[in-house]
Amino acid sequence: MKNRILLGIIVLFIISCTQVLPPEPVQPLPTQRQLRWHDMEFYAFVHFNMNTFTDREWGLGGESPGLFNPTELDCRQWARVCKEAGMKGIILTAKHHDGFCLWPSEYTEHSVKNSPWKNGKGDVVRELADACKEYGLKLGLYLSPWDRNSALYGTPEYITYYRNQLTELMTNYGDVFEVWFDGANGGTGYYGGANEERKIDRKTYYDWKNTRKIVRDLQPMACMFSDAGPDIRWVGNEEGWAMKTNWSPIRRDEFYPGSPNYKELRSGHEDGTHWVPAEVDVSIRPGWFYHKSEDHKVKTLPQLLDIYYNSIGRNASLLINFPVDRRGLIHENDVKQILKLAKAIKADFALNLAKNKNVVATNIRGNSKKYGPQNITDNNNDTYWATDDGVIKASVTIDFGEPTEFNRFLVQEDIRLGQRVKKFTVDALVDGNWKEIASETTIGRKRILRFPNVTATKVRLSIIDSKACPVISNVEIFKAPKIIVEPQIIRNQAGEVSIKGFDDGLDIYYTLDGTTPSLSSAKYVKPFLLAHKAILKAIVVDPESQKISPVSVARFDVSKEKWKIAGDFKGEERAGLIFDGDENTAWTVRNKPPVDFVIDLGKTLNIKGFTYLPDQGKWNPGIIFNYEFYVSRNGRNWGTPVSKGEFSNIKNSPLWQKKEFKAKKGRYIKLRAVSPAIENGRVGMAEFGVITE
Ligand code: FUL
Repeated sequence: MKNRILLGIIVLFIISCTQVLPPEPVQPLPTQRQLRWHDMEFYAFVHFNMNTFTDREWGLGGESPGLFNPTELDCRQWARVCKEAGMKGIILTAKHHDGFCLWPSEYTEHSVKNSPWKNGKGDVVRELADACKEYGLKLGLYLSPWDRNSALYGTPEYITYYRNQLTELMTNYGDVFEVWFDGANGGTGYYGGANEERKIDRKTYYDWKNTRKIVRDLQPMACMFSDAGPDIRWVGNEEGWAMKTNWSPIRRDEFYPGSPNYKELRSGHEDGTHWVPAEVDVSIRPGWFYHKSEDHKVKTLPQLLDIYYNSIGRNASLLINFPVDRRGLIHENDVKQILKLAKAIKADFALNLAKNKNVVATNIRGNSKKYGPQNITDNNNDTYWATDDGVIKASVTIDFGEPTEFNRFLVQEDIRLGQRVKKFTVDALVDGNWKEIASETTIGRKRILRFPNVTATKVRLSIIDSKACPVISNVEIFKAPKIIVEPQIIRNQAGEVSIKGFDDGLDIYYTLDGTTPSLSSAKYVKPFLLAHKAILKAIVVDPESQKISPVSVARFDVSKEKWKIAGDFKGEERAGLIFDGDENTAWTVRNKPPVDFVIDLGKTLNIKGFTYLPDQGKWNPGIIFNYEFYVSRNGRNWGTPVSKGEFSNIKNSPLWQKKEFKAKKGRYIKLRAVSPAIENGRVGMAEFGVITE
């Protein structure tokens, strides 16, 4: 009898469990194809093509195939680096806007088959497809819709040509996970020798519906990327970030490749009609293609970490580009940086402090264990915590059981049921009091929050607003080690020095006498005035681990407080950018050289040299090559130059330049740009300084 009652209870319990229905999905929903893509999360772009050999970002289309000749092309090296970096696939620019094809397309002569590389017998797409297979990576392909080589571009025949090429790529290289349709389109070009401007109607020309059908038919699991999807959308910038509020749905019909409302792609639409998640595409260097001049401009670890957290941590995927060099290899500087990032990510997410910890919720769907809060710490993304229908405001509290220090909070919705959460907060129980750590908006597939270290016994996630009952599949909590890199030192025009470490909660020590700073040197607390000449050296120290960064060194001459632009550009507002201490801002002019940059130093100084940092800009930097430098007491009589010559190799290496000469007294200085380093009609500078006796 007893047994029968027990059995009855068990049966009733099972029935009651199975009777609680899962939440109704909130439309729109991701497809299977998109769900697979979401799991890729982090993968590589490779820009390698004709531009690599012509030092351009956009080729005009008339380049000779004879120029394409990598000396050591090795797609296995690309794959090895990407694999080691934790990336899951590689997307290759099979054809960029200049029309050159990295595979021997049957439909054009403008391809590798007419290049000296492997005597025209090579196929980069094939080599990459094979390398990806060997390393367990997925292959993606970029086929530029714009083709500045093709004589057909602009006519209906070009669409047939484009589709034939798409068909070749979708047929001959095995499974493709993503096809990249670029939005840049229409303009001047070679066009088979016509050398003219051609414009197309971006909305109708490609008959996208039927063009896309080729991909759907031949590669049903491939996701298609463009401003308008259909599967994945551009994030509306090429800098490496999504907005904190980031909805995967968008009102897709309002976009087309190259549409002007692209900024909305940065955060999607709460009332989006289609699931079109964002992909953050960014290059590890300023340019997409390889330029020797950018060898020293590979993104730093702090920059790469910001990109990681501002993309993957904001409900987007991350596509980092390697501008493969003329050898056909990922450059060693780029390899070094991407592996630093991989190591840092590994360290940040090494130990999930929430795993298997006790969790309680203010509401559980149907009081069923199936939807219980323990599902968020069970290390299984297929289970989730959900509330009763109509219960939007609800929270889960994770109990560490003891005071625990952390600085990262990761949360995921089960997107198979749609993106729901509109607003949430995270609180921590610190010394018996609840303290808000974060107040945020959307979650989506993955949201990762960074904040200064907190020591707490419990952490609470509260859903404040949601489209329907929340469905949370995972929460993870970490204590990421501090990033100890050399601090950034800036002195502005007023002479105020600020020193910044990458992470919060770090100590900074500095010296002004040229000695190496240590823990007993002056401690930096806030910006200070430094009007005189000095060598400032600074370090960052993690007070907890005592780890010390490499030393940053800044050599300052007299402060530029009284400096003013004189001469032809007197009163020019933007000119102040060359004394603002910020290497990322520049002032350039479009005047034809010789161009005279005259500065009134505000007082007479004994000048024995000058320093010049060329424009660090990505597009069309104004860089001076041949120069003359003058010093004058009154700004009228200049005499002969105290220094003249060239900034050797400045185009390839636009670093700080320093010229010294026999000291001369004067209040006015003039840098004459005699010739530019790049014939782009611009000369200018990022920063300028003098060296005094
Ligand atoms: C842009 C292109 O114009 C760039 O050259 C690069 O390929 C980038 C990924 O997309 O729209």
